[in-house]
Amino acid sequence: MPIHNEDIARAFDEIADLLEIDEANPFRVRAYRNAARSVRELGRELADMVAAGEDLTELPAIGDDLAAKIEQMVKTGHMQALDKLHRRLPAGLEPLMQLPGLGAKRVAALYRKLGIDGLAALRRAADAGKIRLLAGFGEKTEARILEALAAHRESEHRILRRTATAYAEPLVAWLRRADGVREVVVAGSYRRGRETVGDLDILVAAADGERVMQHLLAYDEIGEVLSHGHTRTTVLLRSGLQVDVRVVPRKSFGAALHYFTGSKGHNIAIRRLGQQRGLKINEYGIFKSDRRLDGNDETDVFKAVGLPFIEPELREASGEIEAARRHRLPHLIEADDLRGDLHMHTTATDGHADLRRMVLAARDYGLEYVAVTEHSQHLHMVHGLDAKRLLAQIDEIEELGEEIDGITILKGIEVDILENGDLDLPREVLSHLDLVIGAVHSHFDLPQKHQTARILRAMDAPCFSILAHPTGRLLGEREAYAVDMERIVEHARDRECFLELDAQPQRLDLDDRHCRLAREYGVLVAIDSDAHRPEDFANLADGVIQARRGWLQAEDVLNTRRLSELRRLLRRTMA
Ligand code: DGT
Ligand code: CA
Ligand code: CA
Repeated sequence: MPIHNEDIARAFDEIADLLEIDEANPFRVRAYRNAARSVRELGRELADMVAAGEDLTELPAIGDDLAAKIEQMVKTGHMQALDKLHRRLPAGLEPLMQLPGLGAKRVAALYRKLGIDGLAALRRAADAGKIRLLAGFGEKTEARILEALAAHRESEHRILRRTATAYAEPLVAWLRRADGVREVVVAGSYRRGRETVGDLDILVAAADGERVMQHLLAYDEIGEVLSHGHTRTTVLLRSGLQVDVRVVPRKSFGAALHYFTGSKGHNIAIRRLGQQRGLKINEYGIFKSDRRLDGNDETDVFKAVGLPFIEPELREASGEIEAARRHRLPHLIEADDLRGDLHMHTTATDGHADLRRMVLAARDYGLEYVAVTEHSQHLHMVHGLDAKRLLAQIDEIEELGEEIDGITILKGIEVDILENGDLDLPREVLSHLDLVIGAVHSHFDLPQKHQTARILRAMDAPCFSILAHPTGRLLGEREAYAVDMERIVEHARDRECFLELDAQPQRLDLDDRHCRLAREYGVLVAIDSDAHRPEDFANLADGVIQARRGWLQAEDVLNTRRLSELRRLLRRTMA
């Protein structure tokens, strides 16, 4: 059974969690967390790299010891270090750690004092009011735990879209090879571009459904068949990802594609519009008193209810139908509209390739400009730049800029926003740069009022261009910190600075709602790769999908600007 990167990342995370409960050395814990992240962000399968005999210690955050553990997992399906921890601590503690508000210390207390060894036991104890009696917990915490348990049920099985892509693409390619297949499209939340997906909904146009399903069942990544029919089959891949495959005749493909793309709320609204016109719209087609109208193309569905085509990313029942009716749909940004990237790292801090390789990769990706934005000194862990090293890097960038044609290198920094809202480097130093990205990397759990004030204060610094990953969320790992985003957007408008949409697959931060807020206030959004490796410039494409979900047009995005216009806008932030 092939081991995927996600399996390895999960094992590392689990080791980190269990070590933390065990009160192990924090540096060891962090090493595993960094490794998990590094594995998740990798564009290639580690199993393939092991098979090819590649040196895994080249990867960020992977040393000899961790490389050996990866190899062991790829070759045996197990990590002995994890098995050993499991022999001592119950496996059910791991999901407890994932609940917001429950860190290792609390989980350790719940386990030691109440014998809580998993979600079920936690729920029982919370329901029975036992948790509030523990020292350091209280009634409020107990209520929060119950809320978190409810939310957890919802999010349990969602995976990153990027991860889903790695499973979807080979499966789609496989299905296309079945006899008689005309079309294969991944519909559902995946097609709407959601940053996480619950399952994959694959729609196939073919005359002979059973034949397609037989071909599907021969796919070697299938772990379990949950249901099998000739129009609908549901399987679990070995990774645990659920896949619904539906086969429809070519003539229903458009109607079916619309139906299975969703969202459910959008579908209901469209169906209602149809009813007002005496039409029945469902996954089989568009019907007028049992006579079938055109339904082979998705646009037929919209046409039938008198609307222009609505892009999948907008179909969240959040105003798109009203906008379509009034011909006020945005003309959504496309990947080609981006001219540059304003956020990336090199080996000077936690990047994995040196300045030259990163710049050349940006140029290969087709960018006209790219900003180098290392971390600042406060982030010791990644060897953040102090004033001296930053000034040295500026020289290095200027030299390289002289030498390399076809791309302009901008000088920037991702400067830490300290707890009190000060920037981590003085103005005299920052003023040598083309742009300053401010970022929160610590004190995530300040009360909303303080967190907001801290960020507003940072934005008031004389040199402040872009607020990096504005809510700090890490999908599936860390909630957004509490912050009044509307105040921040408003302040960005007044200060004439910008907000970032960090396009790392685990961040995609700004989210869709916040993008819409920025657009409403006329604040430009910078879609940034936050690249740490040459292949990470591909994050930009995911960032564009997220921006589309946020109704952004090319003109709403900072890095669609020509270099001269960009420089003018940035200069105003560097007074
Ligand atoms: P997910 O899988 O949780 O990320 O989200 P979706 O949107 O992919 O949801 P899923 O997989 O349950 O269903 C796929 C699509 O099928 C959904 O977006 C719309 C359509 N659909 C499912 N159930 C219903 C329903 O009860 N009514 C209508 N109108 N459409 C439905
Ligand atoms: Ca789905
Ligand atoms: Ca589904």
